[in-house]
Amino acid sequence: MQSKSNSGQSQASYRDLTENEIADFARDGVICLRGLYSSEWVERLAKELDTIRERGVLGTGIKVDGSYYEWLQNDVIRDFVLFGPTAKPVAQALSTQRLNFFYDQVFIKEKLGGKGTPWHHDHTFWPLEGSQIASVWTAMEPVTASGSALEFVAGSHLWGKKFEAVGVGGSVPSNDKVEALPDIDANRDQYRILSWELEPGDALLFNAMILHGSRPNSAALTRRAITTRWTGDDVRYKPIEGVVRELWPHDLKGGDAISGSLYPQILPCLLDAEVGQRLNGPIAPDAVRLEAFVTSLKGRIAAAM
Ligand SMILES: O=C(O)CCC(=O)C(=O)O
Repeated sequence: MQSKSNSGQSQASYRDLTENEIADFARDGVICLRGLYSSEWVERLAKELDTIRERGVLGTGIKVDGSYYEWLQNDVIRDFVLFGPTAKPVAQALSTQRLNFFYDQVFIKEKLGGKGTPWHHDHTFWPLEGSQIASVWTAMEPVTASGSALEFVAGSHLWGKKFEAVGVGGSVPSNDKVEALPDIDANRDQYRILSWELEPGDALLFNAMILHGSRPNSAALTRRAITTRWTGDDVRYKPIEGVVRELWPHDLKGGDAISGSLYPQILPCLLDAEVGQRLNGPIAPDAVRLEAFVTSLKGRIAAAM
């Protein structure tokens, strides 16, 4: 089961999702895909995540426990996104014909004390509107409850609520009216909380509206994870006022379908017009935007100290 892209390369295959998995995803907002990634993928990615961890966010030397949009500069992550086995199960879960790649994000939780991730849902962080949006998270080592396993509030993607975008670095603006997050930890017995212990190669596929987070890493193993984020047919660009989020320029305006070299179509096939440049080599971020990003990040770090 391989689909040829215009660029002549193929997406790796994974088994089709079962009807039960698709129904679980619709009801709970999250499913666990055991063995989605081969040991070869895990080995290749683990090496790159170590390098990213050393080089800091976007290679700036600033260590903030992760990075993002690495696929634009890192060839292993590029190939993982464009040719790996993630896109097909995501398209099946979202029931979409067209699937675009949104971005990748790396999360490093240092052993014996890496900070947890506050409860949040992803949608309100992003310049998007639409319902067919999902992420796939995988870690390079076995993940245990004490080792910062992800937790999800089952069904919270169906609550019809948009919550304040609160990440590890605090609250950020959204493109929508948002409300305060419920105190999930104080009322854990009122929610159906799902979590999985994982082996390398296992992955969690989850809806952009589901509340999720992770507790601090108290295990003796650093947890290196990568999430890839995907959009389907009904998703449109919706800028967040006053926020320049992307460090790479693009032509999308409010209401546009997701497309272009920053957010390329992956299924039904890659398009040379969108991925040709990236297949020819890394694409550096815009220097002015990168400088502004670094200045603002340093400011936030100083303010938090
Ligand atoms: O790895 C984590 O702790 C957070 C991951 C997450 O929130 C995400 O991938 O959306």
